[in-house]
Amino acid sequence: MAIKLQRPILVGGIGLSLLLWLLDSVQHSVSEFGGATMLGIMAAGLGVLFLKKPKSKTLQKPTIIAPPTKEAAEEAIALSTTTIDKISQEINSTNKSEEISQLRQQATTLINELERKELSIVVTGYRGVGKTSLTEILNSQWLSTNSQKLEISDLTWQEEWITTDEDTQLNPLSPYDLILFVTTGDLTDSEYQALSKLTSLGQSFILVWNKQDQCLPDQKPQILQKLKETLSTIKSEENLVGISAKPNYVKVRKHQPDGSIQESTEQPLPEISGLVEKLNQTLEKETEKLVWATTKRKAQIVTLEAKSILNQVRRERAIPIIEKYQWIAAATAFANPVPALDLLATAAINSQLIVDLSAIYEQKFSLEKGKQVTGTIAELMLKLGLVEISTKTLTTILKSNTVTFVAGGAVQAVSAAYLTRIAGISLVEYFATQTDSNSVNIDKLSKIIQSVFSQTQQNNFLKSFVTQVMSHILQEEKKSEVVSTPAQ
Ligand SMILES: Nc1nc2c(ncn2[C@@H]2O[C@H](COP(=O)(O)OP(=O)(O)OP(=O)(O)O)[C@@H](O)[C@H]2O)c(=O)[nH]1
Ligand SMILES: [Mg+2]
Repeated sequence: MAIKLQRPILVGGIGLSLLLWLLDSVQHSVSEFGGATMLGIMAAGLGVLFLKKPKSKTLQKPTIIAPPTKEAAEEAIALSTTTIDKISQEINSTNKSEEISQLRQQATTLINELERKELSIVVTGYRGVGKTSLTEILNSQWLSTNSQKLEISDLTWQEEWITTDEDTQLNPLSPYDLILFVTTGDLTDSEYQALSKLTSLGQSFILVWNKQDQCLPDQKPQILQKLKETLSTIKSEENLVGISAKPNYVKVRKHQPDGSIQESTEQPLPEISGLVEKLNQTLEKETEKLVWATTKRKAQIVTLEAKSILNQVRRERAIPIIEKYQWIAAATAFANPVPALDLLATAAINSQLIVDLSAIYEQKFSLEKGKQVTGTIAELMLKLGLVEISTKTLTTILKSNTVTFVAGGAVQAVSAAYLTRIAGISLVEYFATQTDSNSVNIDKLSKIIQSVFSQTQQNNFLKSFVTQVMSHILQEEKKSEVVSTPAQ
């Protein structure tokens, strides 16, 4: 084997070191069971691994964010500009510079937005609560009486807006100044979570209880009380009004002069006076604040978008590096499939990979730090059972393909490459969300590793990965033969 390695230390990867401990026992079990049985066991193992933590349904109280100020909005705009400046230096000569200059343009226009006088209002809520009816009636009855320039549209609330990452404000409601959240009575769990989400994003809302005509008069105070109590947990009990945007037809009985009774159906007029009053008050007192808050959110979005471009560019730089180390790990493991390699030496490839990746993400780890993180990742992979599961899976794939199942080294090679890749991709995702902190957040890293691992378990990724690694190794072998022939 004549594989050129530029780094001084190079035996194995995390993959290899951990894997070798486990390999013997795993190989036993593979030979004892048929491939299908093993797959079953693996699937069960994975199931246990990923089902263990069901999504918590507990209602979490949102952080109530400080009231908006002009200064806070200006700071957010300034941050977006400096972020863009910094990023455009780093990604200088890439195809992303056009996108970056568009973002810069957006950041510049935000400064003028601080003085905006017109407001945009959105009516939202789950399906069938009366959003369209309310929007129509506001447009036809209220808008014309108002001197301020306003825009009102309606948009159905989507469940997934609740779960999007807390850091990202990329929510389609972000650009609206005021939200009218429509419900038809006591809040459901999802509705409460939606309002909590809006609160934590700093988006002002009025909770509109619609279809009050369907409610019996003696039930009204109870529901109102309940809604107020719920809203008080997110400090919004003041933001509640009841309406009937499109009351149901009612039977009307009219006494005729001749003494007979004539029955007909009539639709009562919409009852939205409470809402109109609340809206007028809000616009009068809050317009500036609403505009500052929206502008701040928009600036935050520009910053996030700039960062995401940076992360794309960094990822494009990181992948070839991960692949390079992945092949080194494979080749080394293939050449030395001895289950007794020195543990410290075996971690070296991954330590160097971590150092290289940290440099791309401007976190510049020392080799010492790289070693430490390697140890952490190795421990996590072992604890999560990933080493065991992947070794079993890869062995089964190799065995089912007799052409590639070459000698003992193949399993070690493929596993070393695979775990090196998982470690590399996980770090890339970890660094992408990390601001220069020097301590590694184990919980976060662990979650990322699990998710990267489960992604690679899908879509035949492993099968094609095994083929890739093997053809890489065989290629290297051929090269080394060609190189060594003339020397003989
Ligand atoms: N009784 C009663 N029915 C109402 C009221 N407002 C709306 N509705 C009825 O509720 C149904 C849904 O109203 P829409 O305005 O279409 O509700 P929406 O939220 O836009 O519905 P989607 O767009 O399908 O999500 C219609 O049958 C309306 O007539 C109200 O105040 N009282
Ligand atoms: Mg509608």
